Amino acid sequence: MTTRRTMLGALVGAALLPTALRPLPAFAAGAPEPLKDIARRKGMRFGTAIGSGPTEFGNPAYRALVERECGLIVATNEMKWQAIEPSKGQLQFKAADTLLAWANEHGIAMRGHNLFWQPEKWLPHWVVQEKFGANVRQGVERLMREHVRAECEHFGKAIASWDVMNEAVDPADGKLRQNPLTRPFGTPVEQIDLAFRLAKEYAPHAQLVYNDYMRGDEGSAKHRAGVLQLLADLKKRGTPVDALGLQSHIGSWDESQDRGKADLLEWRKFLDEVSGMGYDLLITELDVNDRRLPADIAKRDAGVAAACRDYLDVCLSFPRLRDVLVWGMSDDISWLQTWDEAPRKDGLPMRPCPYDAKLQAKPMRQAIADAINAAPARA
Ligand code: 9MR
Repeated sequence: MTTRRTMLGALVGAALLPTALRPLPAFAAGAPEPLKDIARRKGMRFGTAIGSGPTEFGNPAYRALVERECGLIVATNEMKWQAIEPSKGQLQFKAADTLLAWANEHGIAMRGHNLFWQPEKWLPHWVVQEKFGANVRQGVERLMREHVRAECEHFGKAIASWDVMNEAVDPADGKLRQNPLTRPFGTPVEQIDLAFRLAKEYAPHAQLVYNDYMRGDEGSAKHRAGVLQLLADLKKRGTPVDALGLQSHIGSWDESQDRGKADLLEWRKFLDEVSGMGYDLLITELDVNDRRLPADIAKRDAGVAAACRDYLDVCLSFPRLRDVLVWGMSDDISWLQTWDEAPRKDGLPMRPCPYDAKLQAKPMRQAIADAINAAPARA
């Protein structure tokens, strides 16, 4: 919780920061150029994930912030299979439709996240329990077709980019994850291939994306290798994949040594290989886990901003990358506040997003603006 003392500390600390890192008020007179406009000048888009609940879409101030800063949104949860079809055959599009109608009204584009999410725990429970009849593979194929058709036909051309397949590679060993939808196939890559072909059939206009959370650090080496292998296999098969979604949950996740520049170099090598295969890139879920940064807010925010800037500088040097989305605009609503796998040891709330809980711009917001401003313009 933010106390008066930490707020004061933040203000005093902020005054000591170099101008480039000082937090900026969100709506004051002479407010900074919106991120969406900076991005547009570069042939890019800036956006965020937004949830339909009371703290985000239901909060007029948060909504106004998104309207001001973003040219692109993605529903945090509302287009996931579990949300759209919580029980078999009971389609519920209301929450996603509300977000989409609002986005349309404000000239904001919307991405689709996601058609398939491979860890079994994220499949709807009824899918996991499904029996699929005598010919299991045929049953799975039928269900996958029905699902893709239902989502893609419902949203039609309003969704011009889909995360067709999310997190198919197991970071522990770089192998493809198995779940009740992959097991009837000879290898999971056949199921992944089918997912993209179905998406192409029902959303032929859309950019089709493979989305995952590989990173540049040593602990992610197997994950990166597995994703490269998958992308190469899909290329060989002629699978209609357009782009790799870089989730970009950066910052520290564990106790391993932070190799700084070496990690960025690995990351650049990885992106070189992906774009060399002919895939476009997009940043789909950017935020910074600050668990290794000091409690002091000014120092922490400066560290988050610096990590974000370094990361974006590498990513944005690839002209194939045009879209940057953060996974939430303000710290208080971030998933990282409750992610128990990599919490802060001091138990303080995380500060992973471009705005704070009072919707005041943080140095990370400036880092994003500076990185996009410094990026080469896209053709
Ligand atoms: O932020 C999302 C959280 O609200 C949900 O409870 C969770 C499960 O649906 O998913 C979170 O978003 C994840 C995204 O869909 C895929 N990449 C990792 C994100 C953070 O866990």
